[in-house]
Amino acid sequence: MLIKKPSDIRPSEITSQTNYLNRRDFIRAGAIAGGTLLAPNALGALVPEGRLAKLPGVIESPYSTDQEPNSYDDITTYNNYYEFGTGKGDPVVYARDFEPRPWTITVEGEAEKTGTFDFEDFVKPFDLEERIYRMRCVEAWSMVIPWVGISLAAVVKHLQPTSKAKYVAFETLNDPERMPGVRRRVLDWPYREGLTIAEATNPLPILAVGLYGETLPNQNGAPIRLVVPWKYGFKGIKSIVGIRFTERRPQTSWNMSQPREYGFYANVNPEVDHPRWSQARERRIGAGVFASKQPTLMFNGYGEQVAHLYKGLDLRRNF
Ligand SMILES: Nc1nc2c(c(=O)[nH]1)N[C@H]1C(S)=C(S)[C@@H](COP(=O)(O)O)O[C@H]1N2
Ligand SMILES: [Mo]
Repeated sequence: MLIKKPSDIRPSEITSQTNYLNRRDFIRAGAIAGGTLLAPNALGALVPEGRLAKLPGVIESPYSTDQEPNSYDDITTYNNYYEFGTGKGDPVVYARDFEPRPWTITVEGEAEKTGTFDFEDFVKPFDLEERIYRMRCVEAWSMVIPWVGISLAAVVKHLQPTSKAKYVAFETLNDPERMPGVRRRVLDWPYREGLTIAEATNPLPILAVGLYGETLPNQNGAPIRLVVPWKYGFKGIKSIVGIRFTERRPQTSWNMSQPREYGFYANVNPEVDHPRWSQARERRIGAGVFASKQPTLMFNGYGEQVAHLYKGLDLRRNF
């Protein structure tokens, strides 16, 4: 299945792949030159953000949008990751020294294959795919991101949920030693999210382990995070340590925190206002301060692939 949507951004609004590659070459050259000449601290100042290891064997996915991706800079410097601070510029700074290896993922609940798995072993059975997805934050901004990840549907199938499993719940690492934001009770930690089994076995969601063909940066949820392109960004839980198959609908962080503002489903719905703002339009990050906002699409433009999952549900009540 090929997802094609009209390109709704002008070429002048984006950082081209060519610029991106030039920047990467510049940084690699800098790192090599710096390695022989400069102490690590000086190198850090010269090369603001070191690029991460290239991921081998990444295949292109037919599910990608044909829209031009945001720049690596946009994607890695404007983030929501409350474990590293509540400001959009906090995660790039406060997650810099976070060490996401070694890492384990614990699978529990209504599935045949439960247990604690080393991250590398967990990912190994699956294809690494590049999927360029439109992402929409509830705060009315959007980006197009070239994720590298594994199909969540394939992972769920592999773990063999029992007939009782109706939902999949996810949990983020909760470590105040390594995550300074967790020392403040801005949310009831750990960060939690969940999907219905039908949502989790739709072909679109991925567990992302990379970005722009490289290892996932800490601020984007290293080493592994959820990506659900038809839902608001907050469903995309980062740095996952726990997966649980459940019979009952699991608790989710933003619903626990503000139940009247954030529901379990969190489907992008331009027709239903957030209690404090309209959701009809969005600002593309990186488009420049004078760029006009663009209309937000139902299910973030992925309705053809997912609208059937919500047949018969009142989407005003189930927000
Ligand atoms: N653990 C955790 N996951 C999280 C968040 C968070 O604060 N903590 N923020 C969410 C929100 S609101 C958004 S918009 C996306 C942002 O992902 P990005 O920074 O990679 O673009 O991450 C989501 N996942
Ligand atoms: Mo968000």
